[in-house]
Amino acid sequence: MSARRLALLPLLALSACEGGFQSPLAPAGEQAASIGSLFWLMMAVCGFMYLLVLTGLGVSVLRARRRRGEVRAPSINPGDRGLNRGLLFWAGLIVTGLTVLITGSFLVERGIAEARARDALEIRVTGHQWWWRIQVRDPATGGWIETANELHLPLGQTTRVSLGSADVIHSFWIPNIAQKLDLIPGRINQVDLTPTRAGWFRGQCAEFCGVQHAHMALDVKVDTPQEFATWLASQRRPAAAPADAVAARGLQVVARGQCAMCHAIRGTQATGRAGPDLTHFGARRSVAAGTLTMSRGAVQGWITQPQAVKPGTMMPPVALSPADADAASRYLMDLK
Ligand code: HEC
Ligand SMILES: [Cu+2]
Repeated sequence: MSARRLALLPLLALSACEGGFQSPLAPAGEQAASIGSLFWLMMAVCGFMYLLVLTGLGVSVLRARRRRGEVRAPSINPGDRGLNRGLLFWAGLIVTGLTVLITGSFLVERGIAEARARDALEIRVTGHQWWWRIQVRDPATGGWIETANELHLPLGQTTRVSLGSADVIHSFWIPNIAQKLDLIPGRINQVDLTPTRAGWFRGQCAEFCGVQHAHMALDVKVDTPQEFATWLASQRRPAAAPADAVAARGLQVVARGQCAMCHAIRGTQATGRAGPDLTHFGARRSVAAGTLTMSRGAVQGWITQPQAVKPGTMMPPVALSPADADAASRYLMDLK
């Protein structure tokens, strides 16, 4: 690392605390806040110890310099044989410090692991190479609403997320909101998320899971309760009917062709399960798990050459005529 980069590190750390980007030091959730307080407690205790040791070292070096040349006679004071005060001081300090750290970490870990709200919103997140299947339990009907790659959470309310995997081990981490937890095949892990600040956050897979692991991001939006209700209402609906002839052709391409073997669009003939649900794809912020920013060009690029955008992705290239690709991207963008 160059010296200039190194000099920038403290600035980087500062801006992370400011909440400029994905950072556990800028908490926007109760769980992240309590982990953050544990971090600062450890920092304070260890920082204090560190300063104390350095001071002790400095003092003894200075003293030794002053005494240079002095010849010290061995002590004949019988009192020296008794309790060593210095040793007692250090032992006491270390035990106290460790007790504070152990108690703090026990309390924080128990706090975030404890299931709190009994009426928590339920969400299932399944890790796939390299995208996220998301299912939200509809509080109105008790049914599950499926979407992908974009997680909406209501502000100030606890959401219980059940984590599973369809293939290999992944790890679910939204640093600003809560702790990291693995998604393990054949097992369900649960994490509670209680966001305290509205806005967009970035989550990601935090366990190497194959070539496109780095392109397995999760857009997280913390909604106010009204926004969340609106979002849920729109997700509950089946896909919008095509608005014009181009979009109608797009629907033909997507729901009748190969795409339908892997993708579901509720309200059409497409009911595939191998890839992300596309019912409200056009309302998402990005394409292919945070790989591209949502735009017509990005969608068209993705559906014609997924392997060029995300080499190794489980979506194969499907031969489409330019007109079909254009119509399909138009239709998909309209799925708000
Ligand atoms: C063999 C299964 C398969 C076929 C066929 C397929 N896809 Fe996909 N598709 C996937 C998978 C898997 C992903 C997730 C890829 C990733 O993010 O790594 C995906 C992702 C997508 C996405 C991005 C979704 C999101 O949430 O960002 C779109 C849009 C899409 N496919 C459209 C299409 C269209 C249109 C066709 C037909 C021309 C098609 N797919 C054919 C499996 C398939
Ligand atoms: Cu991963």
